[in-house]
Amino acid sequence: MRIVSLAGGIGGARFLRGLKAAAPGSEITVIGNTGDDITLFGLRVCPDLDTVMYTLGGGINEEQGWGRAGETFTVKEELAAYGMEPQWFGLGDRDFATHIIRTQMLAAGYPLSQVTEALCDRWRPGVRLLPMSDDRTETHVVIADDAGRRAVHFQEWWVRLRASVPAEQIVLVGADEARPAPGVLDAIRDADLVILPPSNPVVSIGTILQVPGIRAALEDKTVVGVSPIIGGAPVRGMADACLTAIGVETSAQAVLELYGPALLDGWLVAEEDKGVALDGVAVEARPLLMSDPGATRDIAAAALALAESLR
Ligand code: GDP
Ligand code: FO1
Ligand code: CA
Ligand code: CA
Repeated sequence: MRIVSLAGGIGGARFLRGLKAAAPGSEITVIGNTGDDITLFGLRVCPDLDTVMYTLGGGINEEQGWGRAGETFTVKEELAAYGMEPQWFGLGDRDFATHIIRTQMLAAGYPLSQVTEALCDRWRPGVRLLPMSDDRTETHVVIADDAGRRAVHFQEWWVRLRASVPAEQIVLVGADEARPAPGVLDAIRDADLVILPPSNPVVSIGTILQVPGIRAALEDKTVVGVSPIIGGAPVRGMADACLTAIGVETSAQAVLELYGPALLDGWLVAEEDKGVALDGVAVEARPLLMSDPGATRDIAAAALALAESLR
């Protein structure tokens, strides 16, 4: 079976581990969010692609959910000793190697999709990991605080400010000119079914859907989504701050309506969200907490079974 999944970082990566376990022998193509990408110290950092690659390849810091296991921070400390900014983003020594290789290959003219493939040669994530686009896009957030009204990079809002300042607007800079990376539209066209993991609906899935051509391609397929909101709360992280910014309530019902029946054929919600419904979408309620690998595999298996029943 050929499966396509979109993915952000932690939520997407954890779900994908379950999907691999639930669908052994399937060919899984992952379309990763690159809106979180940022250039720091001259190096291109792709947090969500790396989170998927490290998680599925066995190199992730499991407790944290991002960054490398067994990490040290000597380079970060040395940069800080020179007074280099920013100091609010924690790049580790092991992780630095990934960004050095990526930046060197990009400078040599390789597109991000080929760079990602080369990095995955080492990590063997067991899925085909494609960036949503080879074109540079970046999520920026319009905020207003003591320093005035301005746009900051998503990472500054998320990591430095912990989303504590309300976002007036969340914008994917470069979206209009971005093209899907090579292989993205082909993978969607050839897929038997598409799964949307419980990734952030605004800055992970919402971002990927803004790349011209991707949403339209998905609308022709059988698509099942897993709600990232349980009982009115994002299970971890600050997705509520992103939903508020686009005027959407933090609920499984509101995210279902945000995606809509043109995109979704099926929607999994948690048991406490029983009663969520939308014309044209098959909704099922079941445990959705990715508490351990077994529970996560069961969620993925339920998403697959629902998608198969709707094909
Ligand atoms: P990020 O890029 O690291 O923020 O990760 P994603 O965008 O892929 O996923 C983050 C989202 O995962 C959060 O907004 C949560 O709503 C959701 N999430 C995290 N853990 C769970 C879980 O156990 N179950 C469900 N249903 N959603 C979860
Ligand atoms: N998240 C943080 O909250 N603090 C950090 O210092 C941090 C560093 C970091 C370094 C590499 C990487 O791949 C991810 C990193 N993240 C960090 C996570 C990253 O900001 C994610 O994009 C967000 O969690 C939202 O997806
Ligand atoms: Ca992310
Ligand atoms: Ca459909």
